[in-house]
Amino acid sequence: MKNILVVGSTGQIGSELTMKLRREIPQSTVVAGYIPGAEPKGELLESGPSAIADVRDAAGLAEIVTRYKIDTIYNLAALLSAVAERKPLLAWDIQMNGLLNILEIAREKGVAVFTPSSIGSFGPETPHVGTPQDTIQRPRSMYGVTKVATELLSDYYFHKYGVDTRSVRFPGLISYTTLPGGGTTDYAVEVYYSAVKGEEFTCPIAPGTYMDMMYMPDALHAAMMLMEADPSRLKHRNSFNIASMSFEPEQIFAKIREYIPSLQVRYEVDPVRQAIATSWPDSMDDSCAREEWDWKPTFDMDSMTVDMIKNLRLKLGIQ
Ligand code: AKB
Repeated sequence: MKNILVVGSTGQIGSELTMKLRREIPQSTVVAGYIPGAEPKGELLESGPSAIADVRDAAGLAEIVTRYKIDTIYNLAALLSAVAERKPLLAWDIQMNGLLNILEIAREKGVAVFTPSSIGSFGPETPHVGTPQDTIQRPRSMYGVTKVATELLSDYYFHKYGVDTRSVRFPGLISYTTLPGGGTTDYAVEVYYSAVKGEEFTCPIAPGTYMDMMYMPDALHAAMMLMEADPSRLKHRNSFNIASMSFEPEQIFAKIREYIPSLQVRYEVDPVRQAIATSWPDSMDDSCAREEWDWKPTFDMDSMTVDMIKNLRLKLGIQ
């Protein structure tokens, strides 16, 4: 029996994680937390309770935690990397002040907290190939700064107050349910939409730029697996490298063309996203996650591409 609050339940990760938690932990109450303007709809709204949960409103959050006897929070409220460069103060407010509110409530009420970090927590001086679990983290984007601080603050609350904080460094996440919006890795989602719709794709990331990527079902599985992991095995907490595939734009376009040969691409490199992408790892070493909580991905580029195209065709009504 678990009582879970998903903050950011209508976003790219939240919309799928909330449904998976409701399906796979049937005795649980999973509250879909949202902000006004991003209300849950359809199955997300109908399959369980929802509540306004703005991370910047500590009293409002505390009230939800008390009302539903919440024992676990998945804190998914964040501005992604490119949009955080345009709105750095808002990114700080949501990612840092918001996290502090959540951790304080967790400390007072004994709640476990998952707040994802990202490949964005690394920077230009980080070893780019086989990026180790414990290494240099000196990001130059506001998103990256907040992600490193998220890791440190979450570890601080664990060591100082015993709050059960855990997290992973997500790669770029690819999914067909909800669009990401404002990230550096978004191109790897958007190209599937263009391919299925038969539209030319304009790529903002230069050829040859490798980044870690992951299919959403693996990412959701990782988050839930880590929150269920035996704490006595965890040598790390915030945050674990997790990896499943690494590619550069030409490789994902070639893979999609195996199924949709007509895909047309042109490059219009966005200097902001490109600078961020160049500073991020090419491929992370996730051996600590594999050793400490048996992490293992299921999807590779080929199985992801088959599943993405099948589901996008259904979603968009295109055969
Ligand atoms: C982004 O591109 O900002 C995110 C991330 C990798 O954290 N998808």
